[in-house]
Amino acid sequence: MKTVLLTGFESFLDHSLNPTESIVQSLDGQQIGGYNVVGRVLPVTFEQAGEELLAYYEEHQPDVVISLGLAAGRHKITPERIAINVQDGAPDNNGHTPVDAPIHPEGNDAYFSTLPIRRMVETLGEQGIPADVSNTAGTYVCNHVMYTMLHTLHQKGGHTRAGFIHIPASFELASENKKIPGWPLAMLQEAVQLIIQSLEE
Ligand code: PCA
Repeated sequence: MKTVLLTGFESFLDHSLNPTESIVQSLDGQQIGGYNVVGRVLPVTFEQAGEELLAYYEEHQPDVVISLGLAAGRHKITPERIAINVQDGAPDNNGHTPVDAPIHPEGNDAYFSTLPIRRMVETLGEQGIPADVSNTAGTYVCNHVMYTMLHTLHQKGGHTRAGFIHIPASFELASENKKIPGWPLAMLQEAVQLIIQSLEE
């Protein structure tokens, strides 16, 4: 059986919760579509998130790494196409606010996801779940972890595929904010299960 390392994030900024945290916790240990799921939660800090992800990668030697993050305000499940070598944005959970800084000064400008992002979007669409490829993961901690994983795999070689999926807010989160769309948590989780199943096709 193959292994998929599935990561989510703790809450950040003014969000009281992060739906990716409960999704990875409930899928941890499950078998989905020929994969054992190792679900782990990362801190929303530029300093630790990438390091913790790489430590989980070393520990579990997964065949696939799928990282999840909340994109509050998005209306669809959005597999990210590309991670860029920039960190910038709002304060992280350490209060750290990088400005226009590279993630790896010697790294490539960008790396493409090596997940089957088009197939994932099609699989979700067939099940009536709105999804689209996104062409920007932003410059905050989500882009940071996507870039860090792809940069490391690029340097190591090998066959592990990796990438990032942003998901909309859960209904619970949206009801606090009132300006962002919210999905039932069960549907967000089903979408992640379908994404893992689509790896096998
Ligand atoms: N979303 C943020 C970081 C953590 C998360 O869930 C982002 O899009 O960068």
